Amino acid sequence: MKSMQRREFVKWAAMSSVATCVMGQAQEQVSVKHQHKPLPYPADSLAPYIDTATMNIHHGKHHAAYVTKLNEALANAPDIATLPLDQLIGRISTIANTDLQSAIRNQGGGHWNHEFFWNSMSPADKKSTPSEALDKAIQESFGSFEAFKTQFADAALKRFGSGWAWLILQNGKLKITATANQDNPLMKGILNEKELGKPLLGIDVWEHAYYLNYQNRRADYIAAWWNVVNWDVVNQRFSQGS
Ligand code: MN3
Repeated sequence: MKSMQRREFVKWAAMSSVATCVMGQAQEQVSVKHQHKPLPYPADSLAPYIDTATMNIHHGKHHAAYVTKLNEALANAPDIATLPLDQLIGRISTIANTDLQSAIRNQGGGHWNHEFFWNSMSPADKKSTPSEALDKAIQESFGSFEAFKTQFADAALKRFGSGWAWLILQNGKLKITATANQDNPLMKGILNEKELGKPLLGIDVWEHAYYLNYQNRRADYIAAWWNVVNWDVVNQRFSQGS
């Protein structure tokens, strides 16, 4: 339904006695929604490293809000509303409407980053390790696995305010970056070229990710988080290349 037609329709529906029912159907017809998927594991399975309340609020409230607001922003942008999320993220810089651009950067980025984050972790009792190939690449890029962890944690710790730290694949090389707010390494034309690449691993260092359990101790949260990294998934992302 075109926007002019829809406005007229909504006006008519609001005046009519069947408004609720008809508008419900109309909204279903025009909407193309991004989905807020359930967590890929029980919310309590990352404890004690990430507590159940944090997981429930983080996924059920914060992440859900990004999805809702993204869908709201896209309701008036039918030309890009059907794009898969990664494609939408990749073309943010081409969106002329600055309000829409900002909504997709923040809410779309928030949705993408959180889905990526949940999938980058696994239950505390499921242990995994970097593959031989990834381990070799980590040693080549950072000297050792321990040195990589130190540099990654350092980037996460030094990210001032809210943001993310990332391990990315950039022109076939591993690199550590950090982004502000809900920006991510896929945001061409928004971030500096040096920060772009294929994300392999990312940590959310917004306070909402750790404050309930760790309060101001971001370093403790980062140190604990290594225990729930799903290396099987990271290995797979790495093996698929850029
Ligand atoms: Mn978050």
